[in-house]
Amino acid sequence: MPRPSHHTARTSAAMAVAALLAACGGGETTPAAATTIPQLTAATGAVFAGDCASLQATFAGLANTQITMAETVAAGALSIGGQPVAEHCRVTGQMHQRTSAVDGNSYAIGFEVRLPKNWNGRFLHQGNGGIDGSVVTATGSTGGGPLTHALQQGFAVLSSNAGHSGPTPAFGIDPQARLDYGYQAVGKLTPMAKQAIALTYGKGPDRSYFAGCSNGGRHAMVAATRYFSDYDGILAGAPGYNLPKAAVANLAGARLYASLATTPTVTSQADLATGLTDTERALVASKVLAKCDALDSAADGLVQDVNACQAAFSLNDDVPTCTGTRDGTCLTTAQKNVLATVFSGPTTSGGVRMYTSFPFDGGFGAPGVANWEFGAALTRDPGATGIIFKVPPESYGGFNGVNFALNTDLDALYAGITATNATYTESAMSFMAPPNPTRMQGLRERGGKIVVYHGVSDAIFSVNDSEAWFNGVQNDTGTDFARFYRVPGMGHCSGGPATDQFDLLSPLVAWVEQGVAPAEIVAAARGAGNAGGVNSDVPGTWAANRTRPLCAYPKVARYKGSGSLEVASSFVCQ
Ligand SMILES: [Ca+2]
Repeated sequence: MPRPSHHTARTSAAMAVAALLAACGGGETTPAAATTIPQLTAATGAVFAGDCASLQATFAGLANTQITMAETVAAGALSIGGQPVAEHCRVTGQMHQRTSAVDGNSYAIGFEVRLPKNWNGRFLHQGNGGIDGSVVTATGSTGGGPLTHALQQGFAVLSSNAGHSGPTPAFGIDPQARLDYGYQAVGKLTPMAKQAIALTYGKGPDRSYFAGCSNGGRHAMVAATRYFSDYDGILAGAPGYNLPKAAVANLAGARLYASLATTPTVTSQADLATGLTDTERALVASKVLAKCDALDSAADGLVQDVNACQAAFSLNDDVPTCTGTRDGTCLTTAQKNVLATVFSGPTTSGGVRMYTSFPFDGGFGAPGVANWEFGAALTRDPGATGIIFKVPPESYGGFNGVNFALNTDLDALYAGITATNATYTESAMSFMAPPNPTRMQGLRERGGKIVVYHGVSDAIFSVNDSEAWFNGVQNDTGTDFARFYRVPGMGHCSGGPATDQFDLLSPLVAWVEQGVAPAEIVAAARGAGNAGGVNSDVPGTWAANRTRPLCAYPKVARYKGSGSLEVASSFVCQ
Protein backbone atom coordinates (compact mmCIF):
# COMPACT_ATOMS: atom_id res chain seq x y z
CA MET A 1 0.00 0.00 0.00
CA PRO A 2 1.50 3.38 -0.94
CA ARG A 3 2.22 5.70 1.95
CA PRO A 4 0.91 9.26 1.90
CA SER A 5 3.51 11.56 0.43
CA HIS A 6 4.43 15.13 1.18
CA HIS A 7 4.16 15.69 -2.55
CA THR A 8 0.42 16.04 -2.15
CA ALA A 9 1.00 19.04 0.11
CA ARG A 10 3.40 20.76 -2.23
CA THR A 11 2.31 24.04 -3.66
CA SER A 12 3.40 25.30 -7.04
CA ALA A 13 5.33 28.07 -5.27
CA ALA A 14 7.23 25.51 -3.24
CA MET A 15 7.92 23.54 -6.38
CA ALA A 16 9.30 26.72 -7.97
CA VAL A 17 11.54 27.35 -4.96
CA ALA A 18 12.75 23.75 -5.10
CA ALA A 19 13.46 24.13 -8.81
CA LEU A 20 15.35 27.36 -8.12
CA LEU A 21 17.43 25.69 -5.42
CA ALA A 22 18.19 22.83 -7.77
CA ALA A 23 19.15 25.28 -10.50
CA CYS A 24 21.51 27.00 -8.07
CA GLY A 25 23.16 23.69 -7.36
CA GLY A 26 21.60 23.19 -3.93
CA GLY A 27 20.63 19.70 -4.93
CA GLU A 28 18.59 19.09 -1.82
CA THR A 29 14.89 19.17 -1.24
CA THR A 30 12.65 20.40 1.54
CA PRO A 31 9.03 19.31 1.39
CA ALA A 32 6.74 22.31 1.65
CA ALA A 33 4.97 20.85 4.67
CA ALA A 34 8.23 20.38 6.56
CA THR A 35 9.07 22.65 9.45
CA THR A 36 12.20 24.77 9.65
CA ILE A 37 15.14 22.88 11.06
CA PRO A 38 16.43 24.24 14.38
CA GLN A 39 20.19 24.78 14.70
CA LEU A 40 21.53 22.77 17.61
CA THR A 41 24.14 24.39 19.82
CA ALA A 42 27.72 23.13 19.97
CA ALA A 43 28.92 20.81 22.69
CA THR A 44 31.27 22.15 25.36
CA GLY A 45 33.82 19.99 27.12
CA ALA A 46 34.49 19.06 30.71
CA VAL A 47 37.26 17.37 32.65
CA PHE A 48 37.11 14.28 34.85
CA ALA A 49 39.82 14.78 37.44
CA GLY A 50 38.87 11.87 39.68
CA ASP A 51 40.18 8.33 39.98
CA CYS A 52 38.73 6.01 37.33
CA ALA A 53 38.35 3.17 39.86
CA SER A 54 35.98 5.34 41.87
CA LEU A 55 33.47 5.20 39.02
CA GLN A 56 32.54 1.64 40.04
CA ALA A 57 30.92 3.08 43.16
CA THR A 58 29.71 6.21 41.38
CA PHE A 59 27.75 4.08 38.89
CA ALA A 60 26.43 1.62 41.51
CA GLY A 61 22.96 3.12 41.48
CA LEU A 62 22.36 2.87 37.73
CA ALA A 63 19.07 1.03 37.16
CA ASN A 64 19.17 -2.57 35.90
CA THR A 65 22.95 -2.29 35.68
CA GLN A 66 25.87 -4.13 37.26
CA ILE A 67 29.29 -2.53 36.96
CA THR A 68 31.97 -5.21 36.77
CA MET A 69 35.11 -3.09 36.51
CA ALA A 70 36.39 0.48 36.35
CA GLU A 71 40.01 1.16 35.46
CA THR A 72 42.39 3.76 34.15
CA VAL A 73 43.72 3.20 30.64
CA ALA A 74 47.06 4.98 30.52
CA ALA A 75 48.01 7.22 27.62
CA GLY A 76 49.45 5.09 24.84
CA ALA A 77 48.17 1.77 26.23
CA LEU A 78 45.90 1.76 23.22
CA SER A 79 47.17 2.90 19.83
CA ILE A 80 45.15 3.41 16.65
CA GLY A 81 46.50 4.47 13.28
CA GLY A 82 49.94 4.78 14.85
CA GLN A 83 48.63 7.36 17.31
CA PRO A 84 48.60 6.77 21.08
CA VAL A 85 45.15 7.16 22.63
CA ALA A 86 45.02 9.66 25.50
CA GLU A 87 44.42 8.59 29.10
CA HIS A 88 40.83 7.65 29.79
CA CYS A 89 38.60 5.56 32.05
CA ARG A 90 37.20 2.22 30.96
CA VAL A 91 34.10 0.96 32.75
CA THR A 92 32.57 -2.43 31.96
CA GLY A 93 29.24 -3.84 33.01
CA GLN A 94 26.04 -5.52 32.05
CA MET A 95 22.35 -4.65 31.99
CA HIS A 96 19.21 -6.72 32.43
CA GLN A 97 20.88 -9.96 33.39
CA ARG A 98 18.27 -12.72 33.09
CA THR A 99 17.64 -16.39 32.41
CA SER A 100 15.59 -17.24 29.34
CA ALA A 101 12.36 -19.15 29.90
CA VAL A 102 12.62 -20.43 26.33
CA ASP A 103 16.13 -21.87 26.11
CA GLY A 104 17.23 -21.76 29.76
CA ASN A 105 20.40 -19.82 28.97
CA SER A 106 21.71 -16.70 30.71
CA TYR A 107 21.62 -13.40 28.87
CA ALA A 108 22.76 -9.85 29.59
CA ILE A 109 23.55 -6.71 27.64
CA GLY A 110 27.31 -6.49 28.12
CA PHE A 111 28.96 -3.14 27.53
CA GLU A 112 32.00 -0.95 28.01
CA VAL A 113 32.12 2.81 28.12
CA ARG A 114 35.36 4.73 27.63
CA LEU A 115 35.40 8.14 29.27
CA PRO A 116 38.18 10.59 28.33
CA LYS A 117 39.81 12.62 31.09
CA ASN A 118 39.45 15.60 28.74
CA TRP A 119 35.91 15.16 27.44
CA ASN A 120 34.52 17.09 24.47
CA GLY A 121 30.95 17.10 25.75
CA ARG A 122 29.78 14.44 23.28
CA PHE A 123 28.53 10.86 23.48
CA LEU A 124 29.07 8.34 20.70
CA HIS A 125 27.23 5.03 20.64
CA GLN A 126 29.29 2.59 18.59
CA GLY A 127 27.30 0.06 16.56
CA ASN A 128 29.15 -3.19 15.99
CA GLY A 129 29.08 -5.63 13.09
CA GLY A 130 27.95 -9.14 12.24
CA ILE A 131 25.61 -10.84 14.68
CA ASP A 132 27.08 -8.86 17.61
CA GLY A 133 27.84 -10.95 20.71
CA SER A 134 31.12 -9.19 21.47
CA VAL A 135 31.94 -5.94 23.26
CA VAL A 136 34.25 -4.48 20.62
CA THR A 137 36.74 -1.93 21.96
CA ALA A 138 34.86 1.37 22.27
CA THR A 139 36.98 3.71 20.16
CA GLY A 140 34.30 4.85 17.72
CA SER A 141 36.39 4.09 14.64
CA THR A 142 34.82 4.26 11.17
CA GLY A 143 36.01 3.79 7.61
CA GLY A 144 38.93 1.66 6.43
CA GLY A 145 42.12 1.86 8.51
CA PRO A 146 40.97 4.94 10.38
CA LEU A 147 43.55 7.51 11.41
CA THR A 148 41.08 9.35 13.61
CA HIS A 149 38.41 8.05 15.93
CA ALA A 150 35.85 9.36 18.33
CA LEU A 151 37.63 8.42 21.56
CA GLN A 152 40.77 10.29 20.52
CA GLN A 153 38.63 13.30 19.62
CA GLY A 154 37.32 13.37 23.19
CA PHE A 155 33.98 11.62 22.84
CA ALA A 156 32.69 9.32 25.58
CA VAL A 157 32.18 6.09 23.62
CA LEU A 158 29.88 3.15 24.40
CA SER A 159 30.09 -0.31 22.82
CA SER A 160 27.96 -3.37 23.60
CA ASN A 161 27.36 -6.99 22.68
CA ALA A 162 23.70 -6.11 21.89
CA GLY A 163 22.32 -8.55 24.44
CA HIS A 164 24.10 -11.87 23.97
CA SER A 165 27.59 -13.23 24.35
CA GLY A 166 29.53 -15.38 21.92
CA PRO A 167 30.00 -15.73 18.18
CA THR A 168 27.25 -18.27 17.49
CA PRO A 169 23.64 -17.66 16.39
CA ALA A 170 22.33 -19.78 19.30
CA PHE A 171 20.79 -16.70 20.93
CA GLY A 172 18.18 -16.66 18.16
CA ILE A 173 16.24 -19.32 20.07
CA ASP A 174 15.49 -16.75 22.78
CA PRO A 175 12.85 -14.25 21.62
CA GLN A 176 14.06 -11.43 23.88
CA ALA A 177 17.65 -11.85 22.69
CA ARG A 178 16.39 -11.43 19.13
CA LEU A 179 14.68 -8.17 20.08
CA ASP A 180 17.72 -6.88 21.99
CA TYR A 181 19.94 -7.62 18.99
CA GLY A 182 17.47 -5.90 16.68
CA TYR A 183 16.86 -2.68 18.60
CA GLN A 184 16.01 -3.00 22.26
CA ALA A 185 19.59 -3.17 23.60
CA VAL A 186 20.18 0.28 22.13
CA GLY A 187 17.00 1.52 23.77
CA LYS A 188 18.12 0.19 27.17
CA LEU A 189 21.76 1.26 26.93
CA THR A 190 21.25 4.84 25.80
CA PRO A 191 19.69 6.33 28.97
CA MET A 192 22.13 4.36 31.15
CA ALA A 193 25.12 5.69 29.20
CA LYS A 194 23.89 9.27 29.33
CA GLN A 195 23.35 8.99 33.08
CA ALA A 196 26.82 7.49 33.56
CA ILE A 197 28.31 10.40 31.62
CA ALA A 198 26.40 12.87 33.77
CA LEU A 199 27.66 11.18 36.94
CA THR A 200 31.23 11.40 35.64
CA TYR A 201 31.44 14.95 34.37
CA GLY A 202 28.64 16.72 36.26
CA LYS A 203 26.53 17.08 33.13
CA GLY A 204 25.12 14.77 30.50
CA PRO A 205 26.28 14.88 26.89
CA ASP A 206 25.45 18.09 25.06
CA ARG A 207 25.34 16.19 21.78
CA SER A 208 24.90 12.49 21.06
CA TYR A 209 25.93 10.51 18.00
CA PHE A 210 25.51 6.98 16.70
CA ALA A 211 28.04 5.46 14.30
CA GLY A 212 28.69 2.04 12.85
CA CYS A 213 29.13 0.04 9.66
CA SER A 214 27.38 -3.07 8.32
CA ASN A 215 25.13 -4.35 11.11
CA GLY A 216 26.46 -1.32 13.00
CA GLY A 217 25.17 0.87 10.17
CA ARG A 218 21.84 -0.91 10.57
CA HIS A 219 21.90 -0.12 14.29
CA ALA A 220 22.63 3.51 13.37
CA MET A 221 19.69 3.69 10.99
CA VAL A 222 17.42 2.03 13.54
CA ALA A 223 18.53 4.64 16.08
CA ALA A 224 17.68 7.37 13.55
CA THR A 225 14.10 6.13 13.37
CA ARG A 226 13.23 4.46 16.69
CA TYR A 227 15.40 6.59 18.98
CA PHE A 228 15.67 9.90 17.13
CA SER A 229 14.98 11.83 20.33
CA ASP A 230 18.20 10.47 21.83
CA TYR A 231 20.62 11.21 18.97
CA ASP A 232 21.68 14.38 17.14
CA GLY A 233 23.93 12.86 14.49
CA ILE A 234 23.88 9.48 12.75
CA LEU A 235 26.77 8.01 10.75
CA ALA A 236 25.64 4.82 8.99
CA GLY A 237 28.16 2.87 6.91
CA ALA A 238 26.94 0.15 4.52
CA PRO A 239 23.71 -0.01 6.50
CA GLY A 240 22.18 -3.47 6.25
CA TYR A 241 18.79 -1.94 6.85
CA ASN A 242 17.16 -4.90 5.07
CA LEU A 243 19.61 -7.33 6.61
CA PRO A 244 17.40 -10.46 6.78
CA LYS A 245 16.47 -10.04 3.12
CA ALA A 246 20.12 -9.58 2.12
CA ALA A 247 21.06 -12.74 4.03
CA VAL A 248 18.42 -14.87 2.29
CA ALA A 249 19.41 -13.45 -1.10
CA ASN A 250 23.04 -14.33 -0.38
CA LEU A 251 21.96 -17.94 0.24
CA ALA A 252 20.15 -17.88 -3.08
CA GLY A 253 23.35 -16.66 -4.70
CA ALA A 254 25.32 -19.49 -3.10
CA ARG A 255 22.80 -21.97 -4.49
CA LEU A 256 23.39 -20.54 -7.96
CA TYR A 257 27.19 -20.60 -7.65
CA ALA A 258 26.96 -24.19 -6.39
CA SER A 259 25.32 -25.13 -9.70
CA LEU A 260 28.56 -24.01 -11.41
CA ALA A 261 31.00 -25.63 -8.99
CA THR A 262 33.39 -28.19 -10.41
CA THR A 263 34.10 -30.08 -7.18
CA PRO A 264 32.00 -33.21 -6.60
CA THR A 265 30.38 -31.76 -3.49
CA VAL A 266 30.31 -28.25 -2.08
CA THR A 267 31.35 -28.02 1.56
CA SER A 268 33.52 -24.90 1.69
CA GLN A 269 34.22 -21.44 0.30
CA ALA A 270 36.94 -22.96 -1.90
CA ASP A 271 34.44 -25.41 -3.40
CA LEU A 272 31.92 -22.69 -4.14
CA ALA A 273 34.64 -20.50 -5.68
CA THR A 274 35.26 -23.14 -8.36
CA GLY A 275 31.99 -21.93 -9.88
CA LEU A 276 33.54 -18.53 -10.51
CA THR A 277 37.28 -18.44 -9.94
CA ASP A 278 39.40 -15.50 -8.78
CA THR A 279 40.70 -15.20 -12.34
CA GLU A 280 37.18 -15.12 -13.76
CA ARG A 281 36.06 -12.49 -11.24
CA ALA A 282 39.11 -10.41 -12.16
CA LEU A 283 38.16 -10.82 -15.82
CA VAL A 284 34.69 -9.39 -15.17
CA ALA A 285 36.18 -6.48 -13.20
CA SER A 286 38.64 -5.72 -16.01
CA LYS A 287 35.84 -5.68 -18.57
CA VAL A 288 33.78 -3.34 -16.36
CA LEU A 289 36.79 -1.01 -16.16
CA ALA A 290 37.37 -1.23 -19.91
CA LYS A 291 33.82 -0.02 -20.49
CA CYS A 292 33.29 2.35 -17.58
CA ASP A 293 36.55 3.68 -16.18
CA ALA A 294 36.88 6.62 -18.56
CA LEU A 295 33.24 7.67 -18.27
CA ASP A 296 34.45 10.05 -15.53
CA SER A 297 37.17 11.40 -17.88
CA ALA A 298 40.00 9.57 -16.09
CA ALA A 299 41.17 6.03 -16.84
CA ASP A 300 42.44 5.57 -13.31
CA GLY A 301 40.99 2.24 -12.14
CA LEU A 302 38.01 3.87 -10.42
CA VAL A 303 34.48 4.00 -11.82
CA GLN A 304 33.09 7.22 -10.39
CA ASP A 305 30.01 7.45 -12.62
CA VAL A 306 28.28 4.38 -11.18
CA ASN A 307 24.95 4.95 -12.85
CA ALA A 308 26.37 5.62 -16.33
CA CYS A 309 28.38 2.42 -15.98
CA GLN A 310 25.26 0.32 -15.42
CA ALA A 311 23.84 1.64 -18.68
CA ALA A 312 27.10 1.19 -20.57
CA PHE A 313 28.25 -2.24 -19.41
CA SER A 314 26.75 -5.44 -20.79
CA LEU A 315 27.75 -8.70 -19.12
CA ASN A 316 26.62 -10.55 -22.21
CA ASP A 317 28.39 -8.43 -24.83
CA ASP A 318 31.47 -7.13 -22.99
CA VAL A 319 32.71 -10.40 -21.49
CA PRO A 320 33.73 -13.09 -24.01
CA THR A 321 31.62 -16.26 -23.98
CA CYS A 322 33.59 -19.50 -23.75
CA THR A 323 33.49 -21.65 -26.86
CA GLY A 324 35.67 -24.35 -25.32
CA THR A 325 36.88 -25.04 -21.81
CA ARG A 326 37.05 -22.36 -19.12
CA ASP A 327 40.53 -20.81 -19.18
CA GLY A 328 40.02 -17.51 -17.39
CA THR A 329 39.57 -15.46 -20.56
CA CYS A 330 35.84 -16.08 -20.91
CA LEU A 331 32.67 -17.05 -19.02
CA THR A 332 30.33 -19.86 -19.97
CA THR A 333 26.73 -19.04 -20.78
CA ALA A 334 25.73 -20.74 -17.51
CA GLN A 335 28.14 -18.52 -15.57
CA LYS A 336 26.77 -15.42 -17.25
CA ASN A 337 23.23 -16.46 -16.38
CA VAL A 338 24.16 -16.95 -12.72
CA LEU A 339 26.02 -13.64 -12.51
CA ALA A 340 23.17 -11.80 -14.21
CA THR A 341 20.79 -13.17 -11.57
CA VAL A 342 23.11 -12.42 -8.64
CA PHE A 343 23.57 -8.82 -9.84
CA SER A 344 19.92 -8.20 -10.68
CA GLY A 345 18.83 -9.89 -7.44
CA PRO A 346 17.53 -13.47 -6.97
CA THR A 347 13.77 -13.95 -6.75
CA THR A 348 11.44 -16.37 -5.03
CA SER A 349 9.77 -18.98 -7.21
CA GLY A 350 6.82 -16.58 -7.28
CA GLY A 351 8.97 -13.88 -8.86
CA VAL A 352 9.41 -11.64 -5.79
CA ARG A 353 12.89 -10.14 -5.68
CA MET A 354 14.27 -11.15 -2.29
CA TYR A 355 16.55 -8.16 -1.73
CA THR A 356 17.82 -5.74 -4.37
CA SER A 357 20.24 -5.42 -7.28
CA PHE A 358 24.00 -4.82 -7.15
CA PRO A 359 25.92 -2.52 -9.53
CA PHE A 360 28.82 -3.64 -11.70
CA ASP A 361 32.01 -1.99 -10.47
CA GLY A 362 35.77 -2.30 -10.64
CA GLY A 363 36.06 -4.03 -7.25
CA PHE A 364 34.43 -7.36 -8.17
CA GLY A 365 37.80 -9.11 -8.33
CA ALA A 366 38.75 -8.31 -4.73
CA PRO A 367 39.03 -11.16 -2.16
CA GLY A 368 36.33 -9.59 0.01
CA VAL A 369 33.73 -10.39 -2.65
CA ALA A 370 34.58 -14.09 -2.44
CA ASN A 371 34.53 -13.96 1.35
CA TRP A 372 30.95 -12.70 1.32
CA GLU A 373 29.47 -14.54 -1.65
CA PHE A 374 31.20 -17.92 -1.20
CA GLY A 375 32.29 -17.86 2.45
CA ALA A 376 29.67 -16.05 4.53
CA ALA A 377 26.97 -17.67 2.42
CA LEU A 378 27.99 -21.06 3.84
CA THR A 379 28.99 -20.00 7.35
CA ARG A 380 27.32 -16.84 8.65
CA ASP A 381 24.11 -16.48 6.62
CA PRO A 382 22.68 -19.98 7.29
CA GLY A 383 22.78 -19.52 11.08
CA ALA A 384 21.58 -15.94 10.88
CA THR A 385 18.61 -16.75 8.68
CA GLY A 386 17.75 -20.17 10.13
CA ILE A 387 18.29 -19.50 13.85
CA ILE A 388 18.05 -15.74 14.42
CA PHE A 389 15.57 -14.53 11.79
CA LYS A 390 13.24 -17.36 10.81
CA VAL A 391 9.99 -18.01 12.68
CA PRO A 392 9.98 -20.66 13.92
CA PRO A 393 13.77 -21.11 14.19
CA GLU A 394 15.58 -24.27 13.23
CA SER A 395 16.87 -26.35 16.14
CA TYR A 396 20.32 -25.10 17.11
CA GLY A 397 21.62 -28.51 18.16
CA GLY A 398 22.97 -30.32 15.10
CA PHE A 399 22.33 -27.37 12.79
CA ASN A 400 24.39 -27.87 9.63
CA GLY A 401 25.02 -24.50 7.99
CA VAL A 402 26.31 -25.78 4.66
CA ASN A 403 23.44 -28.22 4.30
CA PHE A 404 20.98 -25.49 5.22
CA ALA A 405 22.53 -23.05 2.73
CA LEU A 406 22.40 -25.49 -0.16
CA ASN A 407 19.17 -27.39 0.53
CA THR A 408 16.66 -25.45 2.59
CA ASP A 409 13.44 -24.25 0.94
CA LEU A 410 14.28 -20.61 0.14
CA ASP A 411 10.65 -19.63 -0.47
CA ALA A 412 9.76 -20.86 3.02
CA LEU A 413 12.83 -19.18 4.50
CA TYR A 414 11.96 -15.89 2.82
CA ALA A 415 8.42 -16.15 4.22
CA GLY A 416 9.90 -16.97 7.64
CA ILE A 417 11.63 -13.60 8.02
CA THR A 418 8.28 -11.82 8.06
CA ALA A 419 6.47 -14.48 10.10
CA THR A 420 5.45 -14.48 13.79
CA ASN A 421 3.98 -17.01 16.19
CA ALA A 422 2.96 -17.15 19.85
CA THR A 423 6.59 -17.37 21.06
CA TYR A 424 8.27 -15.13 18.48
CA THR A 425 5.82 -12.25 18.37
CA GLU A 426 7.95 -9.93 16.22
CA SER A 427 9.22 -10.93 12.80
CA ALA A 428 12.86 -10.46 11.82
CA MET A 429 12.00 -7.71 9.37
CA SER A 430 10.20 -5.95 12.22
CA PHE A 431 12.99 -6.17 14.79
CA MET A 432 15.93 -5.76 12.42
CA ALA A 433 14.78 -3.09 9.96
CA PRO A 434 14.23 0.57 10.84
CA PRO A 435 10.50 1.27 10.78
CA ASN A 436 9.69 3.53 7.80
CA PRO A 437 13.35 4.22 7.01
CA THR A 438 12.62 6.99 4.50
CA ARG A 439 10.39 8.90 6.90
CA MET A 440 12.84 10.62 9.21
CA GLN A 441 10.84 13.70 10.16
CA GLY A 442 11.54 13.01 13.83
CA LEU A 443 15.29 13.29 13.41
CA ARG A 444 15.10 16.14 10.93
CA GLU A 445 12.69 18.34 12.84
CA ARG A 446 14.76 18.34 16.01
CA GLY A 447 17.86 19.42 14.12
CA GLY A 448 19.43 15.98 13.75
CA LYS A 449 21.52 14.95 10.74
CA ILE A 450 22.34 11.65 9.04
CA VAL A 451 25.28 10.72 6.82
CA VAL A 452 25.38 7.38 4.99
CA TYR A 453 28.36 5.92 3.11
CA HIS A 454 28.53 2.70 1.11
CA GLY A 455 31.15 0.87 -0.96
CA VAL A 456 30.05 0.39 -4.57
CA SER A 457 31.63 -3.10 -4.66
CA ASP A 458 30.00 -4.19 -1.39
CA ALA A 459 28.87 -7.78 -2.13
CA ILE A 460 26.61 -8.37 0.87
CA PHE A 461 24.63 -5.14 1.38
CA SER A 462 24.09 -3.35 -1.90
CA VAL A 463 24.92 0.32 -2.44
CA ASN A 464 21.76 0.30 -4.55
CA ASP A 465 19.74 -0.25 -1.36
CA SER A 466 21.32 2.84 0.22
CA GLU A 467 20.72 4.79 -3.00
CA ALA A 468 17.06 3.72 -2.91
CA TRP A 469 16.87 4.83 0.73
CA PHE A 470 18.30 8.27 -0.11
CA ASN A 471 15.94 8.73 -3.05
CA GLY A 472 13.06 7.66 -0.82
CA VAL A 473 14.11 10.17 1.85
CA GLN A 474 14.17 12.84 -0.84
CA ASN A 475 10.50 12.11 -1.54
CA ASP A 476 9.29 11.41 1.98
CA THR A 477 11.27 13.74 4.24
CA GLY A 478 13.56 15.98 2.17
CA THR A 479 17.33 15.77 2.09
CA ASP A 480 18.37 18.98 3.83
CA PHE A 481 19.39 16.84 6.82
CA ALA A 482 20.81 13.80 4.96
CA ARG A 483 23.88 13.04 2.87
CA PHE A 484 24.86 9.88 0.98
CA TYR A 485 28.39 9.08 -0.18
CA ARG A 486 29.25 6.25 -2.56
CA VAL A 487 32.80 4.91 -2.37
CA PRO A 488 33.78 3.47 -5.79
CA GLY A 489 35.70 0.19 -5.67
CA MET A 490 35.24 -0.23 -1.92
CA GLY A 491 33.93 -3.54 -0.62
CA HIS A 492 31.97 -4.09 2.58
CA CYS A 493 32.88 -1.18 4.92
CA SER A 494 36.53 -1.16 3.79
CA GLY A 495 38.96 -2.76 1.35
CA GLY A 496 38.78 -3.25 -2.39
CA PRO A 497 40.63 -1.16 -5.01
CA ALA A 498 39.46 2.06 -3.40
CA THR A 499 40.24 5.17 -1.42
CA ASP A 500 38.66 3.76 1.74
CA GLN A 501 40.34 5.90 4.43
CA PHE A 502 38.22 8.90 5.39
CA ASP A 503 36.70 10.76 8.31
CA LEU A 504 32.98 11.41 8.00
CA LEU A 505 32.41 11.87 11.74
CA SER A 506 34.07 15.31 11.94
CA PRO A 507 31.99 16.69 9.03
CA LEU A 508 28.85 15.26 10.67
CA VAL A 509 29.67 17.05 13.93
CA ALA A 510 30.29 20.30 12.05
CA TRP A 511 26.91 19.93 10.36
CA VAL A 512 25.00 19.14 13.56
CA GLU A 513 26.66 21.73 15.75
CA GLN A 514 27.76 24.50 13.35
CA GLY A 515 25.28 24.14 10.50
CA VAL A 516 28.08 23.49 8.01
CA ALA A 517 26.69 20.94 5.56
CA PRO A 518 29.26 18.40 4.38
CA ALA A 519 30.29 18.63 0.74
CA GLU A 520 33.15 16.69 -0.80
CA ILE A 521 35.26 14.58 1.56
CA VAL A 522 38.87 13.74 0.74
CA ALA A 523 39.53 10.00 1.02
CA ALA A 524 42.89 8.23 0.74
CA ALA A 525 44.08 4.89 -0.54
CA ARG A 526 45.95 2.79 1.99
CA GLY A 527 49.02 1.84 0.00
CA ALA A 528 52.45 0.89 1.33
CA GLY A 529 53.35 2.59 4.57
CA ASN A 530 49.86 3.76 5.49
CA ALA A 531 49.64 4.37 9.23
CA GLY A 532 46.13 2.95 9.40
CA GLY A 533 47.19 -0.39 7.92
CA VAL A 534 47.87 -1.32 4.29
CA ASN A 535 44.95 -2.32 2.06
CA SER A 536 46.39 -5.12 -0.09
CA ASP A 537 43.66 -4.55 -2.70
CA VAL A 538 45.17 -1.19 -3.74
CA PRO A 539 46.58 -1.70 -7.27
CA GLY A 540 50.33 -1.38 -7.64
CA THR A 541 49.80 1.12 -10.44
CA TRP A 542 48.34 3.65 -7.98
CA ALA A 543 50.35 6.04 -5.87
CA ALA A 544 50.42 4.57 -2.36
CA ASN A 545 48.83 7.73 -1.00
CA ARG A 546 46.34 8.40 -3.81
CA THR A 547 43.46 10.65 -2.79
CA ARG A 548 40.00 11.19 -4.26
CA PRO A 549 37.03 13.30 -3.32
CA LEU A 550 34.03 11.38 -2.07
CA CYS A 551 31.08 13.22 -3.57
CA ALA A 552 27.68 13.78 -2.01
CA TYR A 553 25.16 11.80 -4.08
CA PRO A 554 24.07 12.27 -6.82
CA LYS A 555 27.32 14.05 -7.71
CA VAL A 556 30.29 12.06 -9.00
CA ALA A 557 34.00 12.87 -9.08
CA ARG A 558 35.15 13.87 -12.57
CA TYR A 559 38.69 14.57 -13.74
CA LYS A 560 39.28 18.24 -14.45
CA GLY A 561 41.38 17.36 -17.51
CA SER A 562 44.72 18.41 -16.07
CA GLY A 563 46.74 17.66 -12.98
CA SER A 564 47.97 14.45 -11.39
CA LEU A 565 45.63 11.48 -11.43
CA GLU A 566 46.84 10.67 -7.92
CA VAL A 567 45.42 13.67 -6.08
CA ALA A 568 41.88 14.68 -5.16
CA SER A 569 42.44 18.27 -6.28
CA SER A 570 42.49 17.13 -9.92
CA PHE A 571 38.85 16.07 -9.59
CA VAL A 572 35.62 17.95 -9.13
CA CYS A 573 32.29 16.73 -7.79
CA GLN A 574 29.65 17.28 -10.47
CA1 LIG B 1 37.81 6.55 -13.77
